Amino acid sequence: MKLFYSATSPFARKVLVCATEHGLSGQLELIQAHPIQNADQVAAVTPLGKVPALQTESGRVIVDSPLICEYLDRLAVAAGKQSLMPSLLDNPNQAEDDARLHALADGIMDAAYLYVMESNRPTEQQSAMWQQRWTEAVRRTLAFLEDAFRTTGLPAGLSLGGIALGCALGYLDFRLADLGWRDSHPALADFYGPLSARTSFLESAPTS
Ligand SMILES: N[C@@H](CCC(=O)N[C@@H](CS)C(=O)NCC(=O)O)C(=O)O
Repeated sequence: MKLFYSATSPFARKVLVCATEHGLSGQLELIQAHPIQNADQVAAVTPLGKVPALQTESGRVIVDSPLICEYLDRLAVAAGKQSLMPSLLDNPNQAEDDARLHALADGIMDAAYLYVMESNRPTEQQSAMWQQRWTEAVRRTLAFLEDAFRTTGLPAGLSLGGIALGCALGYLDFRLADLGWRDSHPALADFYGPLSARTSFLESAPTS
């Protein structure tokens, strides 16, 4: 399988973490493809021009990191591994909570990534309105998750939603360290500490 990725993309990191946790990283051929600097290369693989994209052994291309992670999860389960996705049949509430956590974490990544890209444009072309909107989305979602974790406790065990949140928080550390998210989100910090020390996270840490 070929994974088209960028070393700074939190969405691609999520896929790399899933692959490592499932023991599948040896089956991935990693192809660095920066969506802006190598736009033509990425567009030739996926019409959206975004990374990550996974080309399977049969040549099919899977786009969107949640779908890629689910695909890897199915491969792992077929090989006898435990799924990273709580079962909808056996544990519907946990499955819904984890899927929501995944979506919220992806939303943090989306807003943070767009904020960073906008901030990289010439100052006179930047939109303060959009930057404020994206910052507020990140802040609100962090506050929402902090409140949820304090109320219900930290999510137990390793899951796709938890991995996504770890990648979102890691991206904030990497690109928006001034946000100082740990200061007002101690429950998220407690959650992230042990997660970020896992081999899968250490090996996939973003590099500029
Ligand atoms: N929903 C997509 C988002 C992927 C995404 O936004 N990737 C960024 C890099 S972090 C990208 O390739 N952006 C290029 C662009 O927006 O043109 C996913 O989960 O895979």
